[in-house]
Amino acid sequence: MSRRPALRALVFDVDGTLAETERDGHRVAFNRAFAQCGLDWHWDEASYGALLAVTGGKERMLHYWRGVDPQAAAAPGAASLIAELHRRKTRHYVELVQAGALALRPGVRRLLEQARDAGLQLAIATTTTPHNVEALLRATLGDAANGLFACIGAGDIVPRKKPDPAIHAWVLARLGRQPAECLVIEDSPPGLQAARAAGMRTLITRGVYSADACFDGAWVLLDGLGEPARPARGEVGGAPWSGVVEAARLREWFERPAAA
Ligand code: XBP
Ligand code: MG
Repeated sequence: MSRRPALRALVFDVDGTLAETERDGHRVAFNRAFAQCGLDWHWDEASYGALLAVTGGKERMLHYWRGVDPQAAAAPGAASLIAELHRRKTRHYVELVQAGALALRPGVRRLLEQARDAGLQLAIATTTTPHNVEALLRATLGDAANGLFACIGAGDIVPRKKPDPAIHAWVLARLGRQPAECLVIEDSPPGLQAARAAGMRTLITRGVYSADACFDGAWVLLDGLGEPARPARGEVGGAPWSGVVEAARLREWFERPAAA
């Protein structure tokens, strides 16, 4: 039996993982920006799910534009329209968040507090814009967000977004940790791919847009973190499991000796 390195840090994704932000937050903000700029683009709930395969709001809009009007999307000025749309979209998203439109997923606040109290480092690795992360943390956690995360890796801080592992590598370097000491918590296939490529184990909490997605290679695969009144369901090490994901339980699973 060989002992695993100790668990030292939890690295959280944001959209879909800390909160269900996509359908009623980002999507609505994109549509408001499109309307404001006189575009007839509209992303309904179902088509937005498919567009999530492209991470990053600017990248997602350009991908969509190339599909509906490739010539215009390649014309001079296309990049500045994308930038303008994205500025507007970010303003709409932050307004929605500040108005209280989005809540943390069940169990998130509890696990963050337990992990902090257990001495684990907390970090964020997300493709979304830093302003959006700050607004969400402030609106949902208030002053409890102050100093909670040792490091926040977000948006264009790295040149390539998930599924590229650049954001996770950036966070690891900031934390001063090895991949084998950290656990990533994610909700999406590009997030899993990025975390695995960075060499980290990943706990998936499926969300509204990833309820049926393929998560081959996930270390733990659940439908959420669970709360006592509504336990999470899924698989741990390939075996069915149901319960509440506590920091102490994560540590026990993570450090459990592997069979030789
Ligand atoms: C999800 C994303 C983001 C948001 C939009 O990020 O792909 O692009 O949909 O945010 P994650 P921006 O799951 O990594 O948190 O418009 O600010 O890019
Ligand atoms: Mg996500």
